[in-house]
Amino acid sequence: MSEGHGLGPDHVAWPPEVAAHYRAAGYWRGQTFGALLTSLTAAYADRTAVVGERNGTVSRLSYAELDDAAHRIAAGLVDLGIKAGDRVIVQLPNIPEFVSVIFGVWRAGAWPVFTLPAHRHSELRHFATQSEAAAIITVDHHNRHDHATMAKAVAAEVDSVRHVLVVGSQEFADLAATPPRELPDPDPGSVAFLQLSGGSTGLPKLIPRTHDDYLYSVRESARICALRPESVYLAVLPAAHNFPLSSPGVLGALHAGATTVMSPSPDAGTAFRLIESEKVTITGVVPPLAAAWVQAAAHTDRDLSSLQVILVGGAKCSRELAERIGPALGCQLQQVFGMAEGLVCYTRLDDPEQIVLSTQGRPISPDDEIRIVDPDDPDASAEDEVAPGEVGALLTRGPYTIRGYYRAAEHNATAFTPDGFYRTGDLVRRHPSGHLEVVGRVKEQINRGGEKVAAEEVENHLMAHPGVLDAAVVAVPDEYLGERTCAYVIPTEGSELTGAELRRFVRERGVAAFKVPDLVMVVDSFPVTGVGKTSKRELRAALAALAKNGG
Ligand code: OOB
Repeated sequence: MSEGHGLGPDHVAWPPEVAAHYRAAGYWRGQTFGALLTSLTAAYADRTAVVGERNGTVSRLSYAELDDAAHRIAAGLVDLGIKAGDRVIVQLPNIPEFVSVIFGVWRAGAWPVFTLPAHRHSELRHFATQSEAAAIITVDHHNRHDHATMAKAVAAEVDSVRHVLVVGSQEFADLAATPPRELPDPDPGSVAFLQLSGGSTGLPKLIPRTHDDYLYSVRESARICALRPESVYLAVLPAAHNFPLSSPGVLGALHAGATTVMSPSPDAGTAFRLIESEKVTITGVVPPLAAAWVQAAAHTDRDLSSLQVILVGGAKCSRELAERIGPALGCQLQQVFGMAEGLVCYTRLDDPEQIVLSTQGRPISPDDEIRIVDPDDPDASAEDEVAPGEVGALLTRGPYTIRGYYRAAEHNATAFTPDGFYRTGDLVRRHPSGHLEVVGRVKEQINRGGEKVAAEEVENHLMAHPGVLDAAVVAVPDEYLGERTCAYVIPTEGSELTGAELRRFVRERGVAAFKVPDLVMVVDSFPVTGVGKTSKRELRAALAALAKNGG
């Protein structure tokens, strides 16, 4: 742990000489998100920044209106007692207020803690506890879930949470009407927000991203994806996730002076309607969604001709799917392989077709350091590189990759090498061109169509059931999602467990629906490795054999 460099004691800072290099190289430019919005407003005042709908009402915010809304929300938050450096949980769906709220929190000097609308009580409580959040900003209902009641329940349990602000309520409208005033601009080298990790351990970790480091990735993403003021970006995935937020996402679009359209739903019907009506030029989706859109495009009446680029990432896009996307949607495919911890790789718009179809891109920055190391050694260091072209575990370090999770010293000791490389847990191969191909992973995570499930987190929920002696969660290949979760459980003596009951049990513990096991297998014992640990490799192999036999 290291203090100084504006990061404070809860974070691991970049070493001073490395930080100095990132500044000298022009990556870190000393600008905050609040200051960025001010300069964008000076350049693009009357252009449309955000389009979206809430409760069926469509709104369009110009840059000047967004700027004003963010100033008012910031002043309102400060008047409520939100101080610089306070954490504010943001749980909002894709509504226009998502953007004004996060810039409002930034201008108040506070840190958004991003959560997904799918997160439920136990997760929200964990984020609130872990970050000692001062407030939760949410909506009343979304997808038939009562978010306001959930947030209030968390506030009642977590002492630090003093305010629950519900977008759409009179109270929020009053706050958002606070007269704007200039507030002190935070240190650009300090933490701007906490992002969620997909995680592979018990509880999701929080990722501290600074204004300087994140804005570098946003600026370069906008350039690599050729965003211009005339571009229109459609946000279809939940906007708080790193991919739709910044790859190039909502923030990349703003950075370019472009328009962001917030799609209330990712389904092809809604997205195609918005592509036609708003003349969307670029969007980003996970592979299962790309596959669904490819199918839907075959019989749509919508005019999709404005669409120029579709980014696909978050999970591996198969070669077969990659080949179909461009022709079906009449646009260019751009693959993106990124992570909330930092590193983002893109195929470039002028890359040869073979590269675009068969790799997940190359890093944003010349200073993204890539090491592909011995996959069988969890402690492999950056020196343990495999031969060129071989598959290995990906380590990375660079100007927008964190050096440690927030308040997680113990976990950081294994998640990073002593010299600061992040162990991504991904298995990759590097092509001679520098492009990476993701071929698998070593981390205990299930990638459920881009939604990440930490095996251990689900195992812990299962083990809380009195009838469960042991649990092991593994990925099972799935035609549509790529992977689904399968929970193997050993019952305690005499207990009669059913899959349905265990699924209900996990759901009722208040977790996101995507973490509830898709499949439950009740067994007498687990296969073990030579050292007596549960062999997940064998469990996966058993599932694969079962699938092959049509079981
Ligand atoms: C994105 O971020 P996270 O933090 O939800 O998940 C990161 C992990 C990666 O470590 C990798 O395991 C997987 O998601 N992943 C991919 C992939 N893109 C991400 N695996 C295979 N192929 C890809 N194209 O998922 C994320 C963040 C920014 C941009 C795009 C995705």
